[in-house]
Amino acid sequence: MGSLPKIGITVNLNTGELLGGRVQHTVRTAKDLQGIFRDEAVRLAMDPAQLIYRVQSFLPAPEGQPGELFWGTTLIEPGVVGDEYFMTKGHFHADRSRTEYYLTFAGKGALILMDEDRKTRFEPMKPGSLHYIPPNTAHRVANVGESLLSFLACWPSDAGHDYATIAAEGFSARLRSIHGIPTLVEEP
Ligand code: M6P
Ligand code: ZN
Repeated sequence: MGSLPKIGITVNLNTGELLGGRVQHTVRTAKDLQGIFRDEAVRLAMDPAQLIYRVQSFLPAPEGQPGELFWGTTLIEPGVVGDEYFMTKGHFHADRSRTEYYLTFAGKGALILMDEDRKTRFEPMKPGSLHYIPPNTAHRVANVGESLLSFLACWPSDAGHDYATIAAEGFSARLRSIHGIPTLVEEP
């Protein structure tokens, strides 16, 4: 292998995986995702160690410090909880003015976006698709395919993650597999 760039990280261009000593790894299994899926009973019946997604990130500064950029790859397994696809927790940025880019590497996904008026939409993700997450917009990604979905993210170091708003209010719609087709269904 040739020499690594200065930050000591390379990106696998097929999968988006980050390789290098300064990459931080986060794993989310079924037990970590309480209250995220519509059918909590189905989630509880799953193997608690069932892998749902992993995040590999390069965070060159403490979260919250302004002026830096963070970089991370998320890898979501294929699968469903009831009729809902495996997906990330989803968040608003703690600083609502902060934006983000996602670039899809592999698989088939959906970027679910909800603005502060609780209007929810989604953008299909496929290898090479680039997505911009505007200010004031909650975002979550679902794997709607049958193989691993991976995407790169780049976001400002002072964006922060607000999970509490999603935990309290959820998204206004859920992406469900209806007759095998990913369909946004409004929450009652
Ligand atoms: C992307 C970025 C990260 C985020 C990750 C998983 O890589 O947006 O900031 O942490 O996806 O999403 P979540 O934190 O909502 O589970
Ligand atoms: Zn974000």
